[in-house]
Amino acid sequence: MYRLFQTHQIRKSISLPAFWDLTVPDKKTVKTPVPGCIESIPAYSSYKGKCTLETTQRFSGDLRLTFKGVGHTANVYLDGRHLGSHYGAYGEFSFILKDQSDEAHRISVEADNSYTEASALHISNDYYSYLGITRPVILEQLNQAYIQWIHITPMYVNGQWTLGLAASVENISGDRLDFKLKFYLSASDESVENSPDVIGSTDLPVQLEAGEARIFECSMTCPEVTAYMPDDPVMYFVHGQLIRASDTDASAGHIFDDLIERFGFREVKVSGSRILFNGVPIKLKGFNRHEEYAEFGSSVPLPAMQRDIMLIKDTGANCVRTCHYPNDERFLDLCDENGLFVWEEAHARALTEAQMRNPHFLEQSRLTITEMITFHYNHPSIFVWGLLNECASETEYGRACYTELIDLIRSLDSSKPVTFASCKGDKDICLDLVDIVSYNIYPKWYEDTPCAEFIAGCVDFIRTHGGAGKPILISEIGAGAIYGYRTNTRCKWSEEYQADALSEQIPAVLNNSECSGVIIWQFADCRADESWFAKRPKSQNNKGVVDLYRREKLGYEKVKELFNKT
Ligand code: ADA
Repeated sequence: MYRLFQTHQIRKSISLPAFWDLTVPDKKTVKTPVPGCIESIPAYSSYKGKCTLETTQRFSGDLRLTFKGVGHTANVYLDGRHLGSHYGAYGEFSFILKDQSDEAHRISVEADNSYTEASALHISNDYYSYLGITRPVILEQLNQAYIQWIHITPMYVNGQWTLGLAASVENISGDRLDFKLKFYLSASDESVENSPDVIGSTDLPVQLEAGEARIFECSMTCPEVTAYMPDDPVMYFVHGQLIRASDTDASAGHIFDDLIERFGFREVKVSGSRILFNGVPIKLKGFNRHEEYAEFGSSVPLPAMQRDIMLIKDTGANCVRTCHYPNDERFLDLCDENGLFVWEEAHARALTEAQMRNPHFLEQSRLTITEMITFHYNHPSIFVWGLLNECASETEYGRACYTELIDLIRSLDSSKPVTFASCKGDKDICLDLVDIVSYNIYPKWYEDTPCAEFIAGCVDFIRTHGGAGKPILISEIGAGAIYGYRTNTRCKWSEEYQADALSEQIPAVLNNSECSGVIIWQFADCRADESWFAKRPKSQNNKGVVDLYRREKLGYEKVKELFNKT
């Protein structure tokens, strides 16, 4: 079971070896764990370039091979035959393997984390682009057709919950298929057969021509259910099933594929300057969190994810921003189960107009957005989709890109608001494009202006330049501190300085009635590229309130004091 709940009762998966053969050019082949980052091997801690990861597994018939994340560009081969390639470390991609002979097959992945013109989003930056198969690989046995994804849209109308249901189904057989697509609403991920947990169902007859993939939609009126709320994160399951009418007994039918998705009965709306979560205005107190953990890099072990969630909740925070890319869905599962509000964002950080004019930028941006929404749509914790952190929203060209990509987000999911984090102060020309206006500001670190005055200046500009009547978030604010650097001078880079800065920054935001919340930069220190222009101490972004190993700085307790005061 890959997720934190069962995603199949019918479809079977085949486990793959835990260790694969790693070959770096001109180096000896070694065994390495998958998932994992190559940088976890001391000899490769700063390696930039290509590597090959290979394994052998016996299987036969029709299968789907899914990669949850490969950093950052992958070319995949089966028995030496090129299956295809994928760009972007933070998006899921799959291959259908047809008519495989019953023998041991060789899966090879050539991964590349170098920075070249071909990579518009992974560039030398204030976070690290790791190399390898950094998220899990899933191999599943298929049978003629399969459900690729199910999207569940809860709607509360006239005191009644209904679900909008959409499922993408692909016919991988060589024949036209007639079957039934059935949806069960259940309180559990256990089998729905004769289950007391089932509280609703609907179905629709479908036909698919050979090789055809199509999205099927319907709705379901729901009985009395419990709404998903942060302090009571009750979730339900939709079981999708493909049922072929049986040759003899049509009522029986043969289930030949299934997919189980988890969700919560919640709606997110923007109403004037407030963000409403099931009709309740929310005030966010959160952290920006890079997906990284010390020497494990971006391949964060599940216990470490859980520890982060516990530390974040311990401070009284209610929100996490997945800066600056889509996260591992197991972390999102944990956020769902803990009732945290999640701002998930597509991959991009601080691209200039020139960098946005990279010929691959728009195509790669469309891909990260489409993958993020396609595969993370149902998480009840996600309250907003973000994109293009601190990109060129002060330029006309940048505006054209923001416009196109925000339209794409809305075409894929019209049920959630959209935002981007701006650092352009009184130069931003894109604030009218979003539902929530978000600013990254650093009074007490990059500027010495008193916080309250600085925030008031931002609000004045926002209200008169496209953000009138919209919720405002301070999506980044904080200060640096070197873990262990303690001094009664309380000078910059000391833990004392960071705690002092947060003491002014956090109340200035939370006490400003125009702001819907504060998201501190950042939860934990993270690795920056050694080649990045703004040489940071230890080649790390040191603004975490804990360090790479989650050792708490003075700032951690200060945040806990302040978050629990308001
Ligand atoms: C920006 C950026 C963050 C980080 C931060 C900082 O706001 O969005 O990724 O680089 O600055 O630490 O200066």
